[in-house]
Amino acid sequence: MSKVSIVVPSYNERDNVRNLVEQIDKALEGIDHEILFVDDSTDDTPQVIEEIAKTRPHVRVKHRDREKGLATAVILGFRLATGDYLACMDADLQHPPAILRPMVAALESGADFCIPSRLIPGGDDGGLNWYRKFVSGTARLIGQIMLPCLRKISDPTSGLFMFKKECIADADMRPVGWKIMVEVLATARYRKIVEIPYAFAQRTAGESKLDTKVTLQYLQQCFGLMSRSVKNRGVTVERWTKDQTDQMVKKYLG
Ligand SMILES: Nc1nc2c(ncn2[C@@H]2O[C@H](COP(=O)(O)OP(=O)(O)OP(=O)(O)O)[C@@H](O)[C@H]2O)c(=O)[nH]1
Ligand SMILES: [Mg+2]
Repeated sequence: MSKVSIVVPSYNERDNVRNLVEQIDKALEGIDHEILFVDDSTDDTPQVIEEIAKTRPHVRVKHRDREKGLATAVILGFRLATGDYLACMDADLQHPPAILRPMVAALESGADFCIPSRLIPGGDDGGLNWYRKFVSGTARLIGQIMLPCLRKISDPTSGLFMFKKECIADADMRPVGWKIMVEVLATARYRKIVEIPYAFAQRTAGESKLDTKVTLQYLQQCFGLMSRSVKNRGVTVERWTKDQTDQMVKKYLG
């Protein structure tokens, strides 16, 4: 059975990290895994993580003092990860950790990539307000116009995904800003993607770090990727329903 590395970018998430680790461990019970925080916090989040790691040695934290930025944090995490399957998940519990189990099942079933989606039947965007809906819908559309590799993906701008490590063996990733999955989808090599429905949750602790700079960086990133993206031929995207997802978890993970 493959080992899973969950890379978690964190910035001032002291009130979320313990709960997150407990939920990830529950979701991946019986599956070899590590949780790797790449942290740029100015509060005591890294100390809280070190404390958790005393009783859970599969939890690690890499704290950066001189650098900031979500996408570079995640890329560093992928580099430091020791698993065969690499995942990215936010620290604030907006991505429900229970979804990690079906994500592993999707890769075990033969997919190279698993992308949970809020926007397919069975999914839920967590009651985003109209402004956030408009911004993320526009970002999605712009990305799909500029980058053909995003066109078949229903929720390509989120930060929740898992893939086989070999997909990024020779990927030319030069991330700016936040949209790390866009960078991976454009530069990695893969043949099969599975989408599964999930419900995005509201943030209950800590604060959002989203600002307008992020939107501009996203445009800059899409422009850069237009010439740098890899042409993966014959990529298939399979969309599982909730029932199918449950059946696959039973079949591949027991
Ligand atoms: N390492 C690192 N992590 C970051 C940085 N900025 C944000 N994060 C983390 O990235 C994840 C996503 O950030 P959020 O602020 O929750 O962004 P969001 O989910 O798009 O926005 P909300 O819906 O408002 O929460 C969280 O786990 C943050 O702690 C950063 O500069 N460095
Ligand atoms: Mg968030």
